[in-house]
Amino acid sequence: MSLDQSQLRRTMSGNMGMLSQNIWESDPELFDIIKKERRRQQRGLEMIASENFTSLPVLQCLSSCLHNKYSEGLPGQRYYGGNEYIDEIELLCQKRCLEAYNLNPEEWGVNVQPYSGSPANFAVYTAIVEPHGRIMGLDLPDGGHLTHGFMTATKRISATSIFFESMPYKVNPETGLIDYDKLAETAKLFKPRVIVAGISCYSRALDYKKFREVADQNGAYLFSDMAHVSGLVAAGIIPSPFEYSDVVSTTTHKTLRGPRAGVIFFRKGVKSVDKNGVKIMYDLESKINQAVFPGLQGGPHNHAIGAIATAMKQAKTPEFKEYQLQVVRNAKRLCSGLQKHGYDIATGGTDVHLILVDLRSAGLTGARAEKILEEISIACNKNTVPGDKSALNPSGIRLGTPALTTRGFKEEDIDKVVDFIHRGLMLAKEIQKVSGPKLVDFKKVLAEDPTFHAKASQLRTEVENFSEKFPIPGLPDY
Ligand code: DSN
Repeated sequence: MSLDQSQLRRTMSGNMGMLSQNIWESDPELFDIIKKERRRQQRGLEMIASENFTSLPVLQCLSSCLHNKYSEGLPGQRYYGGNEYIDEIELLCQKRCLEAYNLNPEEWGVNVQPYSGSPANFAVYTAIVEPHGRIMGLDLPDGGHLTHGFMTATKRISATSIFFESMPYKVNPETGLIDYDKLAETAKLFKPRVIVAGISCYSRALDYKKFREVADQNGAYLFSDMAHVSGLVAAGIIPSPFEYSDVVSTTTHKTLRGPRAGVIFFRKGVKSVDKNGVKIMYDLESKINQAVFPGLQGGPHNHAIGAIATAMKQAKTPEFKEYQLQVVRNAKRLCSGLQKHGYDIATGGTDVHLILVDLRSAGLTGARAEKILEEISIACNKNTVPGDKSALNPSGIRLGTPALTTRGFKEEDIDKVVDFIHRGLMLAKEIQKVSGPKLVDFKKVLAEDPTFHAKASQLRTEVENFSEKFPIPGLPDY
C-alpha cells in the first residue's frame, strides 16, 4: 500500500517531531541521569589525572552534523561520496596537529582517525611490529599503560601482550625513577622491535634522549605515547618526544583538553643517507595509515576530528600555555602540601600534572583512600606504588590537577583541597581502627556507623560547597 502525499507529510512531520525534540522531552529518564552526572561534576573535585573538562567549541563539534557522515579512507581517497567538506576538515585537523607541536610537514605526518589512545597504540604496533614481534614498555604497576604490553605472571592481559611479545622495564623501587640502565641491559638481551616511552602514572619528565640511545643500540623504533602530557608538550613546558621519536601517539582529552580521541604522528622524508650517498626514506606513513584503516578501524569519527581540530587551535594560544603552567604549579603545590602533612610522594615530587601518593607510611591502602575520598566527593584512583607486591592491592593514589585547573583553581585553592584530602584520610584511619583490615568491613563501617557517617557527610558538604563556586566550562546548566 502506498502513501498519498498528505499521509506522507503527516508521517514525516510525526517523525521529524520526535527526532527534533530536546532530550529532556524525548527521554526524560535518561536526561535525569545526565543531570545527576552534571551535578556530580559540578559539586565534586575531579582529581583523576587523565580527566579534564573540555571546551564549548569541542562539545559543539561533537554534537554537530559531522557525526552523520561516513568517510572511510583518507582525504581525496574516500570509499564514499559526499566527503568534500569532511576532507577539508580532516586536512585542517592534520595541519593544526602539526602546528600545535611545531612540526615540519616535510618531516612529520599525522593520522587523526584513531578512536582513542588504546586503538591508536594498537595501530602503531600493527604497523611496525610483525605478529609476535617484541615490545618493551614501562610495566603497568610501575606507571606504564595497559597498552604498553601488560601481562601478569599467569595471564596476558593487554592485546599488546597477546599478539606481540612484551618485556617490561621498571622503575627503581627505592627512588621510583625509571631505571634507564636496567632498560638498556634488558633491551640488549631482548632485542625489541619497539621501545615505548610513555606513562599513565609517573610524575617525572621522560628522558627521550636516553630512550633513543637504547633504541639505536638495538635497532628498535622509539615510539612515544605522550597521552598524559600532550598538553604540557604543546605548551612547551616539558621536554618534547618529537626530537627523538619515530612515532608519537596521544589521546586528545587529557591535559590537551580536547575530545575523547587519538592521534598518531609519524616520521616521514629522509631517514638517513648510506655510505654511497643514497637516501634511505622513512616508510611509516603508509604502514600507519593502513593499520588504522582498513587494518583496525572503519569509518573515522568526523565529529571527533572536527573537535580535535578546534582543540589544536586552542593549544596554540597564550591562554593555553598559561593554563598548562598553572596545571603544573597546582600539581607542585598539591605535592608540597601533602608532604607537609607527612605523606610520601613517589619520586619525591612532580614535573607534570600528577602525583602518586605512597600511603604505606600513613598506614592506609589505595583502596581505602579512594573510597573515603569518593565518599567526600573527591574523585581519584588507587594506584600501585614502586615496590608494591600486588597490583590487586595497591598502596597509593594518583592525583591530578588538569580538571581542577580548568575550573580556575589556583595554588591557594589547592591548599584547601590538600586540607580536605588530609581530613578525609585521617577519617579513613579512624574507621580502619574499628573495621580491621578488610575493605568490605571498612565500607560497612563507613556506611553504617552513625558517627563516621556523620563525619563523612559533614566533610562532603564542605567539599561540595567549596567546589560549587568554580564553574565548569562548556556545559549548559540544565
Ligand atoms: N585511563 C587512562 C588513565 O587514567 O591513565 C589511560 O587510558
